[in-house]
Amino acid sequence: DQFCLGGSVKNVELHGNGNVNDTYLLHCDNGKLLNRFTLQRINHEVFKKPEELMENFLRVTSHLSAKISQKRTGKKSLILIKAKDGNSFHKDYKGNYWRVTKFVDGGRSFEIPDNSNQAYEAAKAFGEFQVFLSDLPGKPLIETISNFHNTRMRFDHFKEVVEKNPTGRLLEVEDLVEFAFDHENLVDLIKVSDFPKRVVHNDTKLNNVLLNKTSGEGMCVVDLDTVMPGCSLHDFGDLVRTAACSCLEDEKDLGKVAFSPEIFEAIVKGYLEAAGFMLEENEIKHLAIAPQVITYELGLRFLSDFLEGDRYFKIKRPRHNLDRVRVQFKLLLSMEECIEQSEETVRKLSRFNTHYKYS
Ligand code: GN1
Ligand code: MG
Repeated sequence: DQFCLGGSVKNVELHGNGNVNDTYLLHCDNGKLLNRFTLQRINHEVFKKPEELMENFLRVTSHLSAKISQKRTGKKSLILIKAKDGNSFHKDYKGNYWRVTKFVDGGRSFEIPDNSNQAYEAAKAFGEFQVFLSDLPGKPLIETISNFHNTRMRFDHFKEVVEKNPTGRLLEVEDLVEFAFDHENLVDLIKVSDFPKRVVHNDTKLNNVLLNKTSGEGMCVVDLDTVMPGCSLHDFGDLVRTAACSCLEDEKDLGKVAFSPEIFEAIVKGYLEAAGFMLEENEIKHLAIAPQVITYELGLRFLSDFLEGDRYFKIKRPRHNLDRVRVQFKLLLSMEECIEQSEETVRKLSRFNTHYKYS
């Protein structure tokens, strides 16, 4: 009732599988047809400045809409529906923040790609997203979560949690903790301050891009809460983490976890086709290693959360976070095995003919 939906709500259902916000699909009757909208409650424990976040959201979606309509490509941007008081959100009596966007018709998201073309299309869409936002006018976007991809801080926090062992769960995960410490070499490889500061998405899981149901082309990038100044490599890396992996992020059967060099190649191709011209040599040099860093970072975050009593990521079962950690660490090993090939792929497809040594 607080939003200008142009009709009455007929049906509300839970939607999607985000780990942080709550998302619902609304069906709304305007007298002639049923319109669909996406309603979200912003998790304000995680996003501590929801009003500034919504200011980012509005600026980003307005800019993207303008770019996309200039190009007339069938691409879409999320579009906010205003609240009746004119704001881009509604704050309820409990202090919860809500927003509504138009439901994007004709798109579909994937948890795991059916084929490498889907990964290519997703990579192109995220690359284009960075390009579109490279001339966002005005002051810098606010940081909706500070140090979001500061792997050093994530590691230090992890270390602290291990030392404190606040819920007594450490004993159960000693092997995983040991694995995490053994990979400390990854911690400082991608420091945001070493790379061009760009407006990036920061949460480029494969399921955060909708592909056109008919043509299969990248259609709309969603989940814009962490769009803020950052480093291109985290976007690239997180797409690889989620798309170039043969299973879900929380798969229980570790036998299914493997990195796919073919999908990696498709992602490099799509991403460079869209954004390659704007990337600097140092960014391209780190494309092959970036997925390892972000996979490790996610492993640290899931493991820290388990040790802290599952307070951050939503869980659907006990030890859900541990399933996630195990997949990340197994995937990391699989990526390590393929690093030479990944380097070769980047060399082959990029305009820089460099070989990079990390340490
Ligand atoms: C969270 O809620 P969702 O799935 O969009 C998290 C990401 C993680 C992801 C792992 C704000 O995103 O950083 O990569 O879970 N978002 C936040 O599935 O922490
Ligand atoms: Mg997200």
